[in-house]
Amino acid sequence: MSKKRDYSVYLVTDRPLCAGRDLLRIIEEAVAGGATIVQLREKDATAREFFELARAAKDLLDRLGVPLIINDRVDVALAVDADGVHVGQKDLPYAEVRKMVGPHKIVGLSVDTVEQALSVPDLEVVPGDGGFGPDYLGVGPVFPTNTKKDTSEVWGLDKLAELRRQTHQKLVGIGGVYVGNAADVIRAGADGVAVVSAICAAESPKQATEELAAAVMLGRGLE
Ligand code: TZP
Ligand code: MG
Repeated sequence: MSKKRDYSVYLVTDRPLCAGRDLLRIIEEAVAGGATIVQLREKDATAREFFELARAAKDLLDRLGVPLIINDRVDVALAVDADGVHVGQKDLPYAEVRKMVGPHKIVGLSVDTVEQALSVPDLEVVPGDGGFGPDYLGVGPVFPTNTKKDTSEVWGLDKLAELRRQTHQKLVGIGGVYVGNAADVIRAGADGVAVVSAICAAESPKQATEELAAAVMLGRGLE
């Protein structure tokens, strides 16, 4: 079954924020609540742990029909045949990642500034030039966050809106996003919101995701 690429409500995992709960259960609850895509981002895991977790997450998300994205590790993404990989500015260069995973996998790229975002190769390439741009750009942190310490400068909604005016790339806003500001991120021009703590640390990940999904709809004027 081919999976729909929908970045609306993008769960990014972080086991230390899960309060000892089973990560797969949280993923399952989030999908039941409306998460449209899931990224495994486990900075403290060994390669073997990450691989085992990724394999289990892939099994689960195949059953649920939701794409699995692997953070940083192209090798793990390939080993479990994940649906895609997400890299940042300090990871392998985008072009190398695309060469490794081929044209059909989802590749997301984090960008720190408008200028960086605009210098990224575009998905709609000139036929024959051999390049494939990222499927979406991760824009963040949109707001201050405690979840990631080594972030670039906070974007704010105005900078996100400025980028929206200058590109037709899919944009996913991340960093400090929760039910109270998700609609604003969408109104500023993001195609979706990515969250870690708003779902992973929530008492009910399912309910938190439902509320985020509703906020995204509200931001699109579709409530
Ligand atoms: N990249 C930019 S901010 C961030 C990442 C992975 C962390 C976002 O976490 P939270 O808890 O949703 O603010
Ligand atoms: Mg990275």
